[in-house]
Amino acid sequence: MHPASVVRATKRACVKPWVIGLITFMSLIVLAVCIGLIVHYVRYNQRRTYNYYSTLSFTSDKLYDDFGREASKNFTEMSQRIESMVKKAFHKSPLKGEIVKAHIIRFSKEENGVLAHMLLIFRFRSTEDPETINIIIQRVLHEQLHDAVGPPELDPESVEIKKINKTETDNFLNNCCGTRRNKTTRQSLRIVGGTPVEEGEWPWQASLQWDGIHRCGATLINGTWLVSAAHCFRMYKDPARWTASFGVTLYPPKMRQGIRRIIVHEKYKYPSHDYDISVAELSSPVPYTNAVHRVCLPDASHEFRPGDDMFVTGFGALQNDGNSQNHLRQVRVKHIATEICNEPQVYNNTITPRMLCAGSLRGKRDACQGDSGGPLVSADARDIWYLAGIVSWGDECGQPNKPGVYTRVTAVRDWIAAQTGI
Ligand code: 4AZ
Repeated sequence: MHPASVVRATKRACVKPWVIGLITFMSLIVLAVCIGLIVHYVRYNQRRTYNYYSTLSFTSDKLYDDFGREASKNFTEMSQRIESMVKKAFHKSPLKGEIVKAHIIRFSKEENGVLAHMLLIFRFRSTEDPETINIIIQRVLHEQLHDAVGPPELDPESVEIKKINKTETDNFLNNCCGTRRNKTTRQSLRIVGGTPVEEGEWPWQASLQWDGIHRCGATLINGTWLVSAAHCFRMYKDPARWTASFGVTLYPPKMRQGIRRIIVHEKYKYPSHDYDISVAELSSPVPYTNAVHRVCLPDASHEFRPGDDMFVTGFGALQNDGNSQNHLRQVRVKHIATEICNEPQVYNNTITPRMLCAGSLRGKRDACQGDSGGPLVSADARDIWYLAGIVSWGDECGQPNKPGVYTRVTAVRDWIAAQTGI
């Protein structure tokens, strides 16, 4: 070999081991720093949910009896005021942006005032331990609520909070009427057909089945009572052959229950659609879960305004004379004023004070056969859902100028109370 080649070969072979070591070492350090940064970023940005049960006493010039009853107008007003005072207190604090929900679940009478029972839900970014967070929350409420302008007059010193887990939080929410787990984010463009729903979206929906076959919808108003239409029981009366199922599919159902008693409004007289309401008592109570719980009944004085958005849900047909569906569907409809619904080209004065029209005068959004007896619901400002109507009748399904006609729940509210005590 030529001596010059030997020198070149030796030079190439001499790879300076310390350089390799240094490069490897540096690479490992860079890798470790990157992993550390990623772990830190993920941990910091991973928001963790913390739930608290909180009580807060207050005085008010309103009488407890005025707002003590769940779903009453005064209960809603008082809850809304306190919830917004509490949320404002957090928005002025370092916990701004971390409070997700302040939700009154009930009021109880105290010796000198009233106690508001409230769920507080936070999504924390920080990695503080729960004990420190408890102290921070309590301090914020003590300090910030002093500046809150009533009525009601809150007593910041009275605040007590207790951390609760997800199951306890769910149980409290499932015991309140009109709460939902999943929000409707998708917009449904068709009524007849609508869109399929997810579990827990409309937890009060029931299916009434005669010899195991779906016939009508119904709505859970407490653990043992359903509201439905009177016409569902016109031909089939024996409670022993009726069952109620719950959940978003008919088969398999989430839960099934026998029917002990059916009460049809005494003023319902076929072929008139007036007073198209019934209540059915379950043979044993359904346990409330995220997927099955009750809607709120509006007071008789509750006002649903024409133009309001409402939702109708059911297992009914996608078009006139079609088949029932195994999966629950929903459609957004508009509340239509009775004066409009009674116009000659619409229902020509056949809408009574016990009826409520909803849908679209352009057609397409409607309930259909098999949806009868099911719920038409509307949310209040606190996102609590109320039963506004019961699917009753209509001229076919989804036709222009022929919106769905529902039993007006506020008009039969006192009858429901007289039959069920609810
Ligand atoms: C029915 O026969 C029925 N388009 C229910 C609702 C409507 C029409 C018919 C409303 O059960």
